[in-house]
Formats: sequence, structure tokens, C-alpha cells
Amino acid sequence: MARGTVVQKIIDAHYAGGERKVGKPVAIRIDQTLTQDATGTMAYLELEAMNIPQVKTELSVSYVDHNMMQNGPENRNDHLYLQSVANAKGVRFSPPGNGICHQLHLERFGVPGKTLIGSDSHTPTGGGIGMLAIGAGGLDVALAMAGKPFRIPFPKVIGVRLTNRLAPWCAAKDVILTMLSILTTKGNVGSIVEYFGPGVATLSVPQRATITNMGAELGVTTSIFPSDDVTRKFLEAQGRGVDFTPLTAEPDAEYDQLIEIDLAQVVPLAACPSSPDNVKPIAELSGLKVGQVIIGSCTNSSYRDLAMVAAVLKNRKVNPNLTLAIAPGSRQVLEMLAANGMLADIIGAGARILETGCGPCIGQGQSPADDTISVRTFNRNFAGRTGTRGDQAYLVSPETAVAVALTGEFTDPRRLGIDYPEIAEPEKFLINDNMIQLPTGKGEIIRKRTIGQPPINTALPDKVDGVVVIKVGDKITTDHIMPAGVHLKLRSNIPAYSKVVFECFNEPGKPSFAERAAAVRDSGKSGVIVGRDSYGQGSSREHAAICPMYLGVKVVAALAIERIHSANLVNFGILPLMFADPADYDVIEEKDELLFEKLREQLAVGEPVHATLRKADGTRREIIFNHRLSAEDIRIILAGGMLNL
Ligand code: MIC
Ligand code: SF4
Repeated sequence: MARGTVVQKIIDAHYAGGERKVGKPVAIRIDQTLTQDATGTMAYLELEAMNIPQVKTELSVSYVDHNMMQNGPENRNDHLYLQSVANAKGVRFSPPGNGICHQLHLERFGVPGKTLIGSDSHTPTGGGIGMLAIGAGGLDVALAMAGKPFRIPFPKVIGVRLTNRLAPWCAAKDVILTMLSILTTKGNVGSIVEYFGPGVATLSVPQRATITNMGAELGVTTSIFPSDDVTRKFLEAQGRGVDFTPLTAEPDAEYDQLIEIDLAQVVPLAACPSSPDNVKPIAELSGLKVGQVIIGSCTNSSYRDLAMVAAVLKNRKVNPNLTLAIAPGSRQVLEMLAANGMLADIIGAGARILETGCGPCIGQGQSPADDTISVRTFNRNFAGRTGTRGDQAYLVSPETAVAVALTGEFTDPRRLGIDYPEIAEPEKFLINDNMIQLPTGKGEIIRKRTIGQPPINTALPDKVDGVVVIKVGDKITTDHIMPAGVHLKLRSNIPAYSKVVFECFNEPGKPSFAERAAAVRDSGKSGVIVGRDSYGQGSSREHAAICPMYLGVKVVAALAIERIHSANLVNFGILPLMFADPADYDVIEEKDELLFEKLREQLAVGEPVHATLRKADGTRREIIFNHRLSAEDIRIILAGGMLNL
């Protein structure tokens, strides 16, 4: 049971109940929370609904980094609400322009050995500094702010032993892409990845953070590195030496599964369209023309990443057949590049400098042209996420991205013929926290007209007259369920945002998913969503549960449902079920009826749930579902969601 691991040590130190048995729920105390604006408004509305006067964590920070476009008043209305509610509730506030939550949290707040939950799936970035950092839905983060422990499945710990060191032009991004090619995005629910071995000491904290950040794409609970001398130097360079504690696994630590990666064998890789695990060596893509390169996001926009890019771009020119855009991860990074002249090298080469924030990673601008390839240093390339239908987004390291930016086509950076600029981690980062606002604990909460309320569900009825409102396939992401991009500004307005649920599956001239689901709801029946494997991958956005709930969905039935999404469904009173016989997935069709009788009685820990499927031709059959719900989950669902409870 993963004895002697860093994971086990942190869980032991934060243990707040539950069984220490793989897969069983275990509760842990949460030291820190973070939120970002796109999920944060709901999280703080939920915190308000709980009547919590002041947050009870050691540290909570509210960041604004996603919705920065301000086309119309909605986003700025959100910012003002977030700023004022943070001030009133005892939360620090990081305004737009200060940086991406994960990059900033690592620089300024992360502490080895502490627990962190964040309303963003890339919260595991904090694993780079030795934190147990986990992504969750906004409601779970609100509960943690209210001082409640957080429940995770007691993890299976996957140990990854790193040996040797990366060769020039081969990057931390290529390490996580290697991991994705081994483990894929499916089937890792409930695991935590822990890195160890002699190769660890060769990686800087930002490199480690790239690996744990994109570890989210594996579908694991989180990923973590030990806290060692490299961590100490990073914290000292951030003026936070006092926050250092060493934390490493015992030499005889036991892992539930072992993977070996020889860093010297890692080569430049790309995740090809449209899944982070569709990994190929750059050498195989070589010569493919590219229309756009973007460098940035919480995965790859540290000082080292951008300083390396600046050194390569210096006195060179961006290929005229593409555009290169760069979004620094934090103001610290941007200010340092500005102070040492590297920003001038970047601008001089013809790059477009974007605002510090998520930007194009979440479809806020820079959508690529039709039928062109976009190369990005981001962590997700789900279809349509760029804002262009039928997009072709490839995910690469900054090393590969800058090589492509110079040549206009896929180029193995080792073939560039340029000496690899080795960038040492700074001895001292430029520290300027003047944008972080400390809370006063009182003051008015600013609530403009576009700030709604979280809708509250009704208790689960004993008899659910279900109708299948959509049947989808494998690996449906929360981006498929709730698109971001131009719709992101509707995050605080559930009735409006609900209109675009499953928008990518709508067909012209036919009723949209929202219309079909609302019609079922208004007829007094309940919507059922049918998915296949790995349903609900990706983003932690609880809107992927709240909006379907608003449209009357009561059940999601799939072969497997991802962790954060499943927890969000439970929190909003939607029943997540798994087909006991996968063949039933093939039988069930849209518009079929699925009847659950005595459902409240049927729901018990470890017990299957029976339903009757009624096809359009009147034929009936029994369908059996399994679930992974704990006693607490069942209580929440019966009540119609956590807010009711
Ligand atoms: C993402 O990368 O998909 C996001 C946007 O950061 C999301 C959060 C959201 O949807 O607001 C995430 O990763 O959880
Ligand atoms: Fe922002 Fe992209 Fe990171 Fe999500 S993955 S937090 S959208 S930069």
C-alpha cells in the first residue's frame, strides 16, 4: 500500500478519516485553496450560500486569469464580484494581469508537504514543489475553504523512476508526453504519480511543474515530486526559504506500479490532434507546414522556458508564413524578461506578445485559420478548443515550438543547427507582490446584474422516468459538454450558459441538446446522458454538471466516468452510473426510456442499480448499473446535491 512514499507521508500528516485501502474514500485536511475566475464565481457564490463568514484554511487565493477579454461587461463584473467577495471572506486576490493561477501559486505560495485543492484541473502543478495539489469542482473548493476535509479515493501510487538527464533540446514537456504515451488519458482514475530516482535532481522546479501540470491529462488524482535541494534553492530564489521542508520517499518505499524513464532517451515529441495522448516523435512530423505557433499556458511559460525562447529568437526572424504569439505565465516572468532585455529580443524577432494569462489556451483569441496547423506549448488539444471547428492543434515543448516558429514547419529542434541555450535557474527572481491584495475580512460584496445564483436541485425522486437525451462515444471531455471560448463569459449565468451544453453535437436545423433536454424536463420526465469510456475528462468546470442539472438531467450512464466530473455530478445531485455489461451501451439509443423504480431504496454502497429500458418499438429489457458511490455520496444525491444537504 505504497508505504514510505511522499504521497503516503502527506496523506498520513493530513488524515481526517476513512479507510487506508486502495479505492476507498479517505478524507484529508486541506491547508491551501486556489480558485480562478472562470470557476471561481460559482465557488464563492456557493461559499456564500453556506453562510461561511471567513475562510478557515491557512491560505486561500483567488486568481483572475481566464476571462480577460472583456468583450461586454460580464467578465469585469465577475472580476469585481471576485475581488469584493475575496476581501470580505478572508481570501487573497490576484487581479487580471498578475498571472496564471498555477504559475503564480508555485512562485509565491506553494509550500512542500502541504495540501492544496484548486477549482482547476491543473492544480497538480503544485506537485512540482512537493505539494499534494489536487483539482476539484468549485463546490469542493468552497467546502475546503469552509474548513471541511476533502475526500479522494485512497490512491494507488504509480512510482516513476527517473534516471540520467535530458539531452539538449529535449524538455520536461517531452517527459510528460512520454508518460501520456505509456499510460494514455484513460484508465488511471484514482492513481497518484510519484516521481523519484537519480534523474529528479537534474530537473528544476518549473520543469517538474510542467510534468505534474500536464499529468492532469493522465486522468490521475495528481502527480508529485519530492522536495529536495533543488526545491530549497527555488524557494530561496523566490525569497521564501523559510517555506522549505525536505520531503523524500524512503529508500525502500513500495509503489503499486513502477515505470522507469531514462531521461537521456527522451526525444522531442508532439501530442497530435485531438488528444493529449496521441503522441508522435517530432522527427515523424518533420516538414509538415504550420500556420501558427503559441508559447505560454500554465504548462510552459516559466522564466526558464521563455528565456530559452528569447535566446533562440535573438537576432533571428519568425517565419513569415506563420504567426508566433507568446503569453508569459506570470507578471514575474514578464517583468524579468523586460528588465534583462530578453523581451526586446522576442519582440525584435516578430513575436506577438499577449497578456499574461490563459488566453488562447482556453479559446480567448488567436483561433487558427481553417485547415491550418496550430502548434502550442499547452496541455490540451481537444477538438474545437482553439475556437476553430475542425482545428488541428499539436502540443509540444517550447524548444520544439521555437524551432517551428523559425522554420515554418515541424522541425526537430536538434536539427536546427543552433547551440542549445542552457538557461540556469535565476539565483534571485524579481519579487514584486504589489498586485496581491490582502483581505480586510469585511466590506461590501459587489454583485452586478450578470452575477446569478447557483441553481439548487430537487431531492432525488423514488421513481425516475428517464429519457436518453444524448448518446455519445469515448473520451467525452468537459469541453465537449460545456464549451469555453466565446461562451466563457457566461460562467456566472447558468440559464444562458445552459443553452450551449453539448453544442459541438448540435446539427443545423435540428433541435439543440438544450432544447431537447428542456422539453423532456418540462414534460415531467428526467434526462439521461449516455457516454462510453472515460466520460468527463479534462477541465474541472462544474458547469458540466450544473448546466445539465438545470436542464433536468438526473442520470449519467457510461462505461467509466472521470474523477473530478463524477464528484461534480454527485455534488449537484446527478447520479453517475456505470453499465455492468458494456454490451448494453450498444443497445441503448437516444430517445429510449430508462425507468428507475424504488431508486432511493436501491441506492446503497456497492449494490447495483436496476432499471428498465423501453425502446421506441415497445420492447423492454433490464439494465444493471454499478456505481462507485460512498455512503456520503449517496446522502448527497438523495438530498438533490450538496447545497441542499
Ligand atoms: C482548462 O484548462 O480546461 C480550464 C479552463 O483551466 C479548466 C477550468 C475551467 O473550465 O474553468 C480546468 O482545467 O479545470
Ligand atoms: Fe489556463 Fe490553459 Fe492552464 Fe487551463 S490549462 S489553467 S486554461 S493556461
